[in-house]
Amino acid sequence: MANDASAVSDAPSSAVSNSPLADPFSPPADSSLWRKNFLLGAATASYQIEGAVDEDGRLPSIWDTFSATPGKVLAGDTGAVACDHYHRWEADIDMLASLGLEGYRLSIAWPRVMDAAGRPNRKGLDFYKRLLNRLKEKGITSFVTLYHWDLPQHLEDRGGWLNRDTAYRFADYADLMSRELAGTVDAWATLNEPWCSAYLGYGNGHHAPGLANDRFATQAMHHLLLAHGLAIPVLRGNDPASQKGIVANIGRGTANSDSAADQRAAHLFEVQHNAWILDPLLKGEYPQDLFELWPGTEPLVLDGDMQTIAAPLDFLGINYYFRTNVASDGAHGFRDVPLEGVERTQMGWEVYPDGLRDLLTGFKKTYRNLPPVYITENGMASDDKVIDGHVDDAQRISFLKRHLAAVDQAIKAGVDVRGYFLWSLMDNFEWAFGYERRFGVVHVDYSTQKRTVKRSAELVAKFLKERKARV
Ligand code: IFM
Repeated sequence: MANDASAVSDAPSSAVSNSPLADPFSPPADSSLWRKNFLLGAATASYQIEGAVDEDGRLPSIWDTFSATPGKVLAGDTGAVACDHYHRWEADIDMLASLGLEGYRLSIAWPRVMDAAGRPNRKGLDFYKRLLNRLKEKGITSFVTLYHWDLPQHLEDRGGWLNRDTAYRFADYADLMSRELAGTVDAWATLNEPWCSAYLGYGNGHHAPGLANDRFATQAMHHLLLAHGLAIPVLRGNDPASQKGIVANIGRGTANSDSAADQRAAHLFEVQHNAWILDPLLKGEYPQDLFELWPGTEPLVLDGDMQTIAAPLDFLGINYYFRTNVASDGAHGFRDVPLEGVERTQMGWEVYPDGLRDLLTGFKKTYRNLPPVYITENGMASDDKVIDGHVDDAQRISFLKRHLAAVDQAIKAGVDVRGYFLWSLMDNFEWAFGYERRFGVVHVDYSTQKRTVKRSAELVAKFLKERKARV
């Protein structure tokens, strides 16, 4: 384990430098990114950065249990200390502000703020109150996600997302949070990436709680979406001035050949990755093709559920990372066919910015009621090293520039994209891959907790400074 909570914290090592190097990031003059109302921020999530898992009454989450299970997380890493953000939050917010980032997307740890009987945990709540108040003081727009995968373990012990009751417990949690935090949150997202919670958590076991059954995945998804739908009116009632939405991770599937079978395979890939979530939210129905792909997995849906799930949204958060090239599996599904000779990240994910543009423009055609979109996550992992106090993350700089250009193309094609959050503000616990994969625009040395601003963050900051200075 590369963590040491007792190590002394250092301030970020770098202010924004005036490097004489040519700027490989700055968007072209006609880019929509120069619009001052295009929000540019960074994102994190509770379990990935906070640490302090036993402090101030926080209860165990499914990720504490999962990461403590041998073989589940690379190198046996856990979120016990992570970036120690629970103790270093003030310096981290100062760092965010010093970079000129205008938005911060964070998540709340459900097991930190509510006890098993549903009563508030004041100490946990105070942590988020202090943090959100500080963001307000700094003029940083806050996007708060209620559920970024750290389900209280006591709810998993009662069936987790396979138990319909969890959706109602989530609505209680949303009620408590929006009563307590009303006025400090600019935008609420109910769930982060229900695809990951349902499929990776219950469908293939790669994530907590580690179950592997397609039927479980579809039922878990239904309860997650129901939880979302139940929470939306609660959030509206308690905190009317804020925006309400949800965050979906979307995937581009391309066909390995022009054959009808491979084209169908690519369609099915996107059905299970995108339509499985977006159709219920925006059309009030599940895509029937899903059950061709996974026969016999129709979830139990009660009367009224689909109307609840399709509650109108103020925004849709989109997380995009890569594409998957697929071919027919010869039966009713698809198989991955990784392309040779393409650019990949430390995760092995293909760098494919066009996928983001194509998905966004496609959604605009498919969903007539597509709400305003925020890119709530985009970024890449690289094996970044601090050399002489600097991190030159050239691939990330190029990645960000190309993906922001794809967003601009989507905007010019008529998609209402209002902002973009870098994933992530800092290196953090990358779930089943532990601390090896570095997604941050700020480097974290886990043995000292020293933060070092990477070159990518310096360039984003430089751009934001220039944009601000424009008349
Ligand atoms: O780190 C994750 C994040 O928690 C959710 N979206 C994808 C990121 C990179 O895998």
